[in-house]
Amino acid sequence: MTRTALRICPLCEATCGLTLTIEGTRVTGARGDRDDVFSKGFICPKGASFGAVDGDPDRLRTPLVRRDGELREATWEEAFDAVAAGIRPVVERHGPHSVGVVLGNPNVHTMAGALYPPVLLGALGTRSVFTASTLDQMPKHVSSGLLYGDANAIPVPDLDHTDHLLLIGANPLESNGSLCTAPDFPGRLKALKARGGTLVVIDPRRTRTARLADRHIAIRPGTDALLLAAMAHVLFEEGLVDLKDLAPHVQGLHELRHALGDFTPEAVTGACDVDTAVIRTLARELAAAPTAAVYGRIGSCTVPHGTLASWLVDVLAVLTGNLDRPGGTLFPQAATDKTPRPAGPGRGFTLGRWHSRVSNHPEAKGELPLSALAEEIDTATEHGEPIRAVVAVAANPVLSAPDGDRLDKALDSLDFMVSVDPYLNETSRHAHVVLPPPPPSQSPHHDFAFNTLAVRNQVRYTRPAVPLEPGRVAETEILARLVLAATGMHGADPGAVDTMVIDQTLGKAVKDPNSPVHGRDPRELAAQLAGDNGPERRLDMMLRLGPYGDGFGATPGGLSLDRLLAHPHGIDLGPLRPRLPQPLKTVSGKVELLPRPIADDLPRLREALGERADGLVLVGRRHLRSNNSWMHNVPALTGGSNRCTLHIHPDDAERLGVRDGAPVRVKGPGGEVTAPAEVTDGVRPGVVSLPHGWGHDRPGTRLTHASTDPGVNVNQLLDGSLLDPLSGNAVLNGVPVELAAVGEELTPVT
Ligand SMILES: Nc1nc2c(c(=O)[nH]1)N[C@H]1C(S)=C(S)[C@@H](COP(=O)(O)OP(=O)(O)OC[C@H]3O[C@@H](n4cnc5c(=O)[nH]c(N)nc54)[C@H](O)[C@@H]3O)O[C@H]1N2
Ligand SMILES: Nc1nc2c(c(=O)[nH]1)N[C@H]1C(S)=C(S)[C@@H](COP(=O)(O)OP(=O)(O)OC[C@H]3O[C@@H](n4cnc5c(=O)[nH]c(N)nc54)[C@H](O)[C@@H]3O)O[C@H]1N2
Ligand code: SF4
Ligand SMILES: [Mo]
Repeated sequence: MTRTALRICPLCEATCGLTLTIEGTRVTGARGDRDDVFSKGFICPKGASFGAVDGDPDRLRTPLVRRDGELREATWEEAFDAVAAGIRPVVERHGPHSVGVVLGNPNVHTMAGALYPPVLLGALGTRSVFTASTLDQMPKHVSSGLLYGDANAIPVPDLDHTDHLLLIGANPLESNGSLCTAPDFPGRLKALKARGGTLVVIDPRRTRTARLADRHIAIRPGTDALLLAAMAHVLFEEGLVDLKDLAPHVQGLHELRHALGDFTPEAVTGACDVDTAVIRTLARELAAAPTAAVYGRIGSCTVPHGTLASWLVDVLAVLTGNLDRPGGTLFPQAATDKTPRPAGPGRGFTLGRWHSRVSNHPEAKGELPLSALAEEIDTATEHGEPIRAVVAVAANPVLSAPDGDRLDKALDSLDFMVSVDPYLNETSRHAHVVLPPPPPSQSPHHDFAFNTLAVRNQVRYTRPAVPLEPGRVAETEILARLVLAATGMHGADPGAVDTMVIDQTLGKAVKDPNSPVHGRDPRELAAQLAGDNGPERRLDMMLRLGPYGDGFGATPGGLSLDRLLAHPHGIDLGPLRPRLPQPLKTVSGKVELLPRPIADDLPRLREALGERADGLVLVGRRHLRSNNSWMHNVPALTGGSNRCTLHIHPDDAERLGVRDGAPVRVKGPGGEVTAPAEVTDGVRPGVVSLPHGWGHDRPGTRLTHASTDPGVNVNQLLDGSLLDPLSGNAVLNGVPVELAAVGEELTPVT
C-alpha cells in the first residue's frame, strides 16, 4: 500500500518540509511539501534522496557490544548493561571529568539531541565536553556572548527584506545556509537581486554563490577580520557611522573607534590582497544601502581570528544602524524559547571559567576545543586525570576534527567508549558499545535549534512517518537510557528522565513572576500536558511556556502541541521583528561594542597586518549532495562533481608541474595526503581546496559504498594546535600547506 506522510528534512539547516511516499515501511520517494508554511515546496537533491539515506542497508539495526575485541550484535539490555558497567567504574575511580562527552553535528538535527544531552551533562557533571561547535561556529557564540551577554543570541540576516547582503565565507548555494535557516536560500538570493538589491560575496573561491553576486572579492584566506576592521575604520573616518534607533542600546562607540584606529585600508590591503579602493567602496555601499545585512559563516569562523571576524560582522551592522532592524540582521524568537524576561542588565558572558588540562585552553560556553580531545585522552599531566571513557553522540571526530590518526590511537586506548550512531564508521569502530538510532523516517522531528536561527518565525512538528521497526528503540529513549546508565540509575524507567525535567521546569516556572504560570500548582500543569510520550510532553510544555504559548490557559488560542498537531504544515509566526533591548543580558544591559577579551585580542590582529602568506594555503569546500562525513555511503549522492579532489589554480598548477587529474601530495602541520588535482580558476592563485569528511578507508567500518571511493581526510593535514584562542575553534581554513606532484620533491612553495 502506498501512502504519503510529512517529514521535516533533517539533512541540513534549511529544515524543508517534505512529503514522503511510503510503501509498507519503506520511503520510496520525497518531494517538497508545497503547503509547508516555511519551505513552500522547496527541496534539494539531498532531500529528494531522503529514501536512500533513510534506507541505507549499512545502517545498523541492533546494538553492537565488544566481546573478545570484536563488535558483535547484542540486545538492547546487554548493550545498556555494558554501558553502565563501562562508565560507572571510570566515574567512581577517576571522577566525572574523566568521562569525555563528544556531541556531533546531527544532535542539532534530532529531537533527541536537543532534549537529552543537556540532562546527561548536568547529571554527569563533567567538564570534558567537546562538540562540533568548536569546529564550526564557536567564534560566533563567543562574539554574541560578549556583545549581547548571551552566546545564543545570534542575529540572522533578514534575507527576504534586505537591500544589500554582504556574505563572508559562506556558500549557501551548496550548503543551503547555516546559522541562518532559510529553505530555498538560493531562491531568496535571486529574489533579492530581482527586487533590485545587491549581493556581495567575499570568498577566496569563485563559488556558485559568488557567481550570483554583483561583486565578488577573492580575499586571501584568514584575513577577513582585517578587511572588516578596515571597513569599520572607513565608516568612522568618513562620518558614515549612523546608529539610528540603536543609539540608546549601545555602549563603547568611542572606544571602538579608537581601537580600530590602526586598521586603515592602506594597512590591511597587503595582507588581505584587496585593493584599498575596493575596501572603501564596500564600506560606503554598506552605509548607503537603505537596509543592509552582514553575514559571516564557516570561512569567517574557522580561521585564526574567527572571533574577531564574527564580532566585526556585528560591529558593521551596529555602525550602520542595521542590527535589530527589518532588512538588517534580527534576533529570531522561536516558539520554544524561554518566556522573554523584561529587559535589563544581566549576568554577562564569561570565558575561561576552567581550562583544558594539557594545553590550558579556556572553556567557551562550557566546552573545550574538539581539537584538544586527543591530547586530553593520550597525555598525562599533573593537572588532573586524563579522559578514560568517551560518550560520543552523533559524532565522527576521527574525520571531522584535526589529526584523525592521533585520535584513532587515543580512542583505542580508552577504558570505555560508547557511540550513539547509525553507522559503524571511522569513530564508532572504536566504541565498546554502539547504540544505533532508528532512521529519520521512524523518528519525530522538531527544530529546537534552527528555529532560533530562522529568517522567519514559524513552528512545525512532524511525528514519525513510519512506525518504529520491531527491535528498534527511539533515539530519545536511547539517550534517556544512556543518561540513566551513565549516572548510576541503570535500569530505571527512561520516562523518569522526562518526568524529572518536566517537574524541574514547571517548578521553576511557577516561581518566576514573569512566567504565565506564576503561582500555579506544577502538578496541575503537568497533568495538562498532551503528547504520546515524554519527548512530546516536553515539547508541549516548552511551547505552552514559550513566547507564543497558551500559558496553560493564560493566553487562550496560544501555542500548544495539540494546536501544532492540528497544523501539519506548520504555523507561521510572522517575519522577524526588532527585539532590543530585551535579548541583551550584558552587565550594562547594552550592546557592549568593545568587550575586554576582544580588545585584548586586537594586538594579535595588529600583528597579522604584516603577515603575507608566501606559500600555498588550504581552504575547504562543500558539495550540495553531501553533508560533512556521513553521506558518502549513499550512491545517489556521490559521483559527478562530488569528489575528493584538490582544486588548484592553473597558474599554481603550471608552476608546480601539476596536471589535471594527476595525484598531488599535500603536506600540512599534521601529516600528508595524496589526492587527484582538479585544475580550476574557481580558486584564487595561492589557494588550494579540499573538501572535508572523506577518508573512508579505515578497517573495521561498515560503509560499503563510501569505502569504494574513500577520498582522503583533509583534517590529517592539521595537528590540532592551530586555534582561534578566544573560542578554541579549530583553524580549518587558511592553513599553510606544501604541495608537489607525485614523484616530485615536496618543497615549500613560494
Ligand atoms: N576541514 C574541515 N573540517 C570540518 C569542517 C570544514 O569545513 N572543514 N566542518 C566542520 C563542521 S561545520 C562540522 S559541523 C563538523 C561535523 O562533524 P561531526 O560533528 O563529526 O558530524 P558529521 O561528520 O556530520 O558526523 C555525524 C555522525 O553522526 C552520525 N549520525 C547521522 N545521523 C544521525 C542520527 O540521526 N543520530 C545519531 N545519533 N547519529 C547520527 C553519522 O553516522 C556520523 O557518525 O565537521 C567539521 N569539520
Ligand atoms: N551540502 C552540504 N551542506 C551543508 C554541509 C555539508 O557538508 N554539505 N554542512 C553543514 C554544516 S555542518 C555547516 S556548518 C554549513 C556551513 O555552511 P557554509 O559556511 O555556507 O559552508 P561552506 O560551503 O563551507 O562555505 C564556506 C566558504 O568559505 C570560503 N572560505 C574559506 N576560507 C575563507 C576565508 O578565510 N575567508 C572567506 N571570506 N571565505 C573563506 C570557502 O571557500 C567556502 O566557499 O553547511 C551545512 N550544510
Ligand atoms: S535544503 Fe536541506 S533541509 Fe532542504 S531538502 Fe535539502 S537537505 Fe533537506
Ligand atoms: Mo557545521
